[in-house]
Amino acid sequence: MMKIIFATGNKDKMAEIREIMEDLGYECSSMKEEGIESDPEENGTSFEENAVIKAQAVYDIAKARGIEAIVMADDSGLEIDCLNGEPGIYSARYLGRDVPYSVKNADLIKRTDESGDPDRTARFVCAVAAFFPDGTHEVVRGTVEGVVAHTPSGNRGFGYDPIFFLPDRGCTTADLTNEEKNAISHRGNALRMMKEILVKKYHS
Ligand code: ITT
Repeated sequence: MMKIIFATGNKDKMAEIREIMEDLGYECSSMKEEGIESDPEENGTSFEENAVIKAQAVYDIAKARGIEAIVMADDSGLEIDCLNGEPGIYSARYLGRDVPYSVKNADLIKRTDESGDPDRTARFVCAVAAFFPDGTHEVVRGTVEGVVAHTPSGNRGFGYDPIFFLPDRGCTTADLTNEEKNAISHRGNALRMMKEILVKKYHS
């Protein structure tokens, strides 16, 4: 059976990835489960570049150890239009990695309020890079559109979910069940595209 190793140290992301990838029937493990440690400098200028940096670093380690697997990475974040796309590729590092999301979220609501933008539009973006055993790689991007909430809501999901409001559902992504979030999320959309690529590559 083909194995996929995910180059992520983020447990919340990994939980979502497992659920979204489940129906493919491939063995899906985190780099930690493979005994691989990797924390390359994410010095790309786009989600795509950073996803490639993370996937390639783990692909190289796996290859050197003789592990035959597809290695994938997810680089994601929140882009707020009235803040010129901030926090964007710096989403995990915004205000400092160890600052609680309650503080980061309150700060982004405050800055959005202060901008005076009546629309408050924002999107979650997820780039997924995959390195294949034949040495080729692919990158895809998924997004989901929303607005910055006026107050945080919900206790599911992680990170910026409590302030990402979906006008057509009348709730934030932190109010959705895992299944509901994965069905519409940036990560769900990117991974579904990547699953199609895998199916074409290995099953046609
Ligand atoms: P890895 O690089 O190890 O995968 P990370 O958390 O550092 O983990 P990123 O650099 O891709 O990952 O940063 C993603 C950040 O964007 C994440 O920490 C959240 O702050 C935010 N984010 C991404 N997807 C999200 C989601 O579905 N819901 C809420 N916040 C999200």
